[in-house]
Parts: sequence; C-alpha cells; structure tokens
Amino acid sequence: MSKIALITGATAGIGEACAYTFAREKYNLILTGRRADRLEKLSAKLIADYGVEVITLEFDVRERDIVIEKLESLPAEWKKVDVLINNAGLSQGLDPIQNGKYSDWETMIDTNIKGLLYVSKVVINWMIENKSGHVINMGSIAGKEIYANGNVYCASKAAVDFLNKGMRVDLLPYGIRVTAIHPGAVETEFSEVRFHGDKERAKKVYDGLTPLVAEDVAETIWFAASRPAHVNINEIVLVPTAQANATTFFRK
Ligand code: NDP
Ligand code: 8X3
Repeated sequence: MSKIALITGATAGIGEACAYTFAREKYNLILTGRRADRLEKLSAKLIADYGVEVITLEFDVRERDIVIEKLESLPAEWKKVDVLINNAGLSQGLDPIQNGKYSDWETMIDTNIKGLLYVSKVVINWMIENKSGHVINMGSIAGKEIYANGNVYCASKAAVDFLNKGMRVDLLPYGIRVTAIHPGAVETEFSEVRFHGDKERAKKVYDGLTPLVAEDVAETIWFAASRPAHVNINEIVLVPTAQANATTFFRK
C-alpha cells in the first residue's frame, strides 16, 4: 500500500514542488489550495507522469468549518496520512508597524497560524489513531530573526516555530514525527503576493543573487521525510549561498 502525503498550498511554489517530489517517490497525494483549476491540472499531470493516486480538495485554510468538513469528507483509507506538509502561507505587505494594514495582518495571522492549526488538529488526530505520522511545518528564516518591516509576517512564522516545538512535545507519546523547515529567499509567487501583485517590486527582491527555487525546499522536505522511522529532524534552516541570515545578502 502506497504512503499518503497531504500537502496544503499545492497550487504554486514550494507546495507544488513537493507534490512532484512526493509523486516521484510514489506517494499518493491529497493536494489542497484555493485555485481549483491549478489543482486539477497538477493532479492530471501527476497521475499521468507518475501513476500515483491524487485527491484534490479546494478550500481556504482560514475557513475553519470548511477545512474540517472537507478533510473529514475523505474516504477512510485516505485518512491514513503518513506525511502532512503544512505549507499554505503568505506574506502581505512590508510596512513599518505604525503603517501596517489591518487586513494584511489578519490575512497573515489567519492563514499562517490559525489555518495551519485547523488542518493540523484534524490530521494529527488521524495520525494518533493510525499510531504513526510525520507533520512538516513550513516556517521561515523570518521566524528565526526579525527584519525591518517584517513585523507581523515574522511574528506569524515565529509562531509556527513554537507550534512546531509544541507539537513535537505533545505528540512524543504517539511516535509522530514533527519537523520545521525554515527557508530564506525562495523565488516563487511569494513576493508577488506580498506586494499585492506588483511584479516589478517582487523581482527586485532577488536582484543580483541566485535565490533558492521551490525544488530546493521540496528536496529538503523529502530528506526529512525519508529518514528512518527512529530519526526525527527537528528543524532545518536553508538559505541561498548569497544569503547569510535574514538581513544580510551578497548582491553582485
Ligand atoms: P507561493 O505564493 O508560491 O505559494 C503559496 C501557496 O499557499 C499557494 O499554493 C496558495 O494557494 C497557498 N495559500 C495561500 N493562502 C492560502 C489560503 N488562505 N488557503 C489555502 N491555501 C493558501 O509561495 P511559496 O511557495 O513561497 O510559499 C509556501 C510557504 O513557504 C509559505 O508558508 C511561505 O510563508 C513559506 N516560505 C516562503 C519563502 C519564500 O521566500 N518564498 C521562504 C520561507 C518560507 P492558493 O492561492 O491557490 O490558495
Ligand atoms: C520568506 C522569506 O525573508 O522574505 O519567508 O521573509 S523572507
């Protein structure tokens, strides 16, 4: 019986790259996101290219009741999730705290913290029942160090860091593995989303350096997921070679 991975935010960037990586490794997949058209295209390609089984679930992780309803609607055999990748997340805005937009703050907190919790609670209870599982939480270098104007995004990822540590303690008796992945700059749709669709401004984030690509992060996640059952990778921080920490970049 193939293993199952549930990936949130699989319609783009790191989540989509994880879908390809885990399909290559013959995992059956539950892929989630808000853009149903992208989920359908991705699912068709993975089925055709890798011969895996895929279920897509369209939902917004902020909508608690819908998250629970959609996940609980899965057939019993699909609730035997081996790996949960809590990847859905975003940044909105890059403003000093006194100018921050309430709507940006709420979107980040509701998605990155509360959405991650809603999905986790459901899937963790299945893992407890199944007596195994691995939760992989997408943090960020932004949750390890603060940078100017990063305030609420950084705080939301610091919360993920601590939720990761909390899950690790609470799930210890159940043999469930818990890992956080904390990347630096990865060129995806992330900066475009942060700057509300301003592609020019988004591009400048990666000017003069070679950023990570989504596949770099997906392979790191696969490394953590593919360790022997007695090994837990607590966390990994990965950055482009041209990035020393959250604030220091070498640009040519
Ligand atoms: P992308 O913008 O390319 O992808 C984000 C994914 O999250 C999309 O699939 C999107 O799907 C999903 N998503 C966002 N909001 C919601 C929501 N409310 N409900 C459901 N799904 C949602 O960015 P990345 O791939 O770069 O980001 C993935 C994760 O990695 C995020 O948690 C991000 O914070 C983190 N990260 C990114 C870094 C980077 O530099 N890019 C570095 C460190 C961490 P859809 O819009 O279809 O719902
Ligand atoms: C994304 C990386 O440094 O842009 O989490 O916040 S950063």
